Amino acid sequence: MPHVKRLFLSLLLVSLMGCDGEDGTRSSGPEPTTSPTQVASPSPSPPPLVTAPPSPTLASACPNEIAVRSDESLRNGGSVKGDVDGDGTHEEVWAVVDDEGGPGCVGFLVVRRADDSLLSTALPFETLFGTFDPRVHALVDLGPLAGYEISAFVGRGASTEFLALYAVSGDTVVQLKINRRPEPERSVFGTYGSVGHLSAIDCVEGHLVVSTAVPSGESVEYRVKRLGYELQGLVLARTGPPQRDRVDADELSGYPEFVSSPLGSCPQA
Ligand SMILES: [Ca+2]
Repeated sequence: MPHVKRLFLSLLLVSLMGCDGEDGTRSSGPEPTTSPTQVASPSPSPPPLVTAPPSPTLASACPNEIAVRSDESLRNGGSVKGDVDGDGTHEEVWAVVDDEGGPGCVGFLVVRRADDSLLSTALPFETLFGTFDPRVHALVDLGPLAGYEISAFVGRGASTEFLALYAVSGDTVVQLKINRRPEPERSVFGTYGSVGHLSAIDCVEGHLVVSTAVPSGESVEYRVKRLGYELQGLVLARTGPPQRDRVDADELSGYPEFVSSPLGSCPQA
């Protein structure tokens, strides 16, 4: 890919900063293509159940979770090491796949702490994309949370890969969801794509930027839509309204995220 064009970068920054002032962190509606929103409940405790005994973690929804997360033979992809809980020690992070797990309990993200204790969370995406081949992608620093956040590939289509973001909070692994989107699949981000639909996610000037580009009709133009997010607690909050541009195909490389997606410009462990 060509180098980033400074002019476009500057325009982008101006635009992002403008967005910040216009709409604060509110998102006014559902986001069509790329992503999602929630009132993330970062807290490990779900609303009290009426009859069931208190469950130690959300993870207990999957009866196989405790067994499969320590089963080395179920590891899928490699592992990555870095400080994901912010205590200064390195954890190891990987994904496992249990083909015999029930719905929503096939894939898991696993974190091993320095004391060998394990944390995990389900990756409930096995039916959502063409291929379910969950792997840890990278540990990235997305903002104010202590330690690194976890980027994991959770699905693959014909030409697009999809990733989800996680953080360790206390003794739980929590998906970073877009404000007001409780469904896990609505906080999944595309990257790569084809000439007919490009997706990108990266850090740009301290924000997470999620972009799509689709050809506009018969011309050589692309319609670019860019959304900025920042972490507020464990929630991805919009930094402003979408930025919409029309550019020639060869100008797409002027948008940093299309050059270095996924998350290539974010600080990495
Ligand atoms: Ca640590």
